[in-house]
Amino acid sequence: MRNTEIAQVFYEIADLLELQGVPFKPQAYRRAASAIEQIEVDIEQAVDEGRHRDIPGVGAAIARKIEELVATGELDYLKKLRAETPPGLVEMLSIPDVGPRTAMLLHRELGISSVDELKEAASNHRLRGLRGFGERTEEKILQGIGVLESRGGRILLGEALPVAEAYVEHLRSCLSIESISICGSLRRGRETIGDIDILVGSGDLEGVTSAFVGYPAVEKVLVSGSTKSSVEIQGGLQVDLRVVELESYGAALQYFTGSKEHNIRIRRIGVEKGLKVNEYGVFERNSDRRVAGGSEHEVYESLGLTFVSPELREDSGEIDASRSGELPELVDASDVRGDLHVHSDWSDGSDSIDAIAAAAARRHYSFIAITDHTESLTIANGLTPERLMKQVDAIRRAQESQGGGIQVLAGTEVDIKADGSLDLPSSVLKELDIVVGSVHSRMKMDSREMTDRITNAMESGLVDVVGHPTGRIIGRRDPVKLDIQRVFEVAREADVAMEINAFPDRLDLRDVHCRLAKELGVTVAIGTDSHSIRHLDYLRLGIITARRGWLSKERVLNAMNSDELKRRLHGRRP
Ligand code: DGT
Ligand code: CA
Ligand code: CA
Ligand code: ZN
Repeated sequence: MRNTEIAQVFYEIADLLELQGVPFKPQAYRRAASAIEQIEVDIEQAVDEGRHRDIPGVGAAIARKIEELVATGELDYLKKLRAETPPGLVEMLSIPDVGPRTAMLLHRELGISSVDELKEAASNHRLRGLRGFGERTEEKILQGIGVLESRGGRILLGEALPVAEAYVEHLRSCLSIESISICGSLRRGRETIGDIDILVGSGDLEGVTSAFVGYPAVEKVLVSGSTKSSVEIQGGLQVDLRVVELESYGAALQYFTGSKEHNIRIRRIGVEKGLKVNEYGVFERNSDRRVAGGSEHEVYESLGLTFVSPELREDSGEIDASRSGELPELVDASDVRGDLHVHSDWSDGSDSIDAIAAAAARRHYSFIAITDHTESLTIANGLTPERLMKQVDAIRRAQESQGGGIQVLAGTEVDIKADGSLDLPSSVLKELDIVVGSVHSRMKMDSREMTDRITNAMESGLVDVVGHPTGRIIGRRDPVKLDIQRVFEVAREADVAMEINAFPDRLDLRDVHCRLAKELGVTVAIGTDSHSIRHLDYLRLGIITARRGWLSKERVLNAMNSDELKRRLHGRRP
């Protein structure tokens, strides 16, 4: 099990204990969960070496639970807690703004034990009699339920990806199979996914199926057939498995990657050419002779198409572009040389500048930008100009102790205030290597005001990158109202980059915005918005988003080498 999975278990235990009204223990589990999430070492390795007991907040009882989880993938204690708690109460916790305390209070005082009951009570204004509840709280809860319903059980790309990869790794090691892949929306890199799809090419149908349903995280087997199985794993996520013969592997991969709309277009092209395309292969309609199927490349080629990257398979022009040989060469993980948005423990991050620099060097980055918050973001311990100047010195020292391998850029995520002015004087901003400007307050302006606010900030000449430009949080907060076309046009004129914030619940810019940025000639900058070195992994989510937006490396700031990047950034300083 990975650190994040174990942390997730302890967070859930904390919630369940809190729902039961148990004092103190919940905080202890949360502390341990947060420490496990943040340590650099792999938890399984730590257990092997007996070092998991040294993790802050991990006492004897929690250490034993870690051992049980690592050994079996399960935890009896969690099962017991789950069995004791009404499932409706647990579900209530997924409503934004409803935590265990609120859920417990609602249960105790009003007998509410499901999301539906809560919705009914809030709609009939039965909550406002409770202490600490008012009209506003009722509205917020109803809004939260609305968000929950609209997300419709989909989970974030960034949550699903590691879960699916661990599953694939398990199957690969159980069976020493080579032909195995994630398919469906997850392979296409959609920002949320409905279920995980896995395809295996193998003659050993039984072996594959039993390894699949035998995976430790499986909670319920929904279907177990010889070529098709489905399970539900911890957290309620469904995983579908298909097993096909090797000669059909490419055709099946193409078919199960979808999208459905893309596949409909593919089959139609087949019909035009007298070919039948299905999950078993490409066949001549008259003779049933197989012309392709072993690899995806073959399948596209047999239809007179160049290979279409999975991220583009949404029936949004990729088939025509493929037919005429005009698909872009998409930016690739190997093009991206660093991260342009990282928080340290100088503001609300949890790691030191040195730890961040070292982690970036281990990843062989050419550069990493430290971009902490500024003063007006008091909840995030934002930096005053004085502290920022001290931080610049600390960054320069970290740079020196890293040697020549990596450039540690001294930056800021400066708050863009309501009038578009910046939360730092220009004399300070000019000293920095990179300035990310972001909106964090007064998000509810009308479109004209918000557009002026952001374009004013860009036209100051002091901002290099606009951070999380639309402010949306997937499933929780709508994007700000914004004339994005206008913002992009100003960005191009002012030579300001738009961020692809790669934090899993942001992905902002999102795919369609990236495509517009490409059309309008706007540069993008990928930043993870990491608040811990564990979050540096999110860079790939930003790359996937860029690819879904048809972007090539020419438009991506992170694809420059550190000298080019510094030259470009410093060249912009007035
Ligand atoms: P999701 O799970 O809702 O995020 O979206 P997908 O795209 O992963 O959809 P899913 O899991 O229902 O099916 C996986 C792939 O299988 C889908 O992308 C294309 C293929 N597929 C499934 N059902 C059909 C179908 O009825 N017709 C065609 N052409 N393809 C299908
Ligand atoms: Ca799926
Ligand atoms: Ca599926
Ligand atoms: Zn921010």
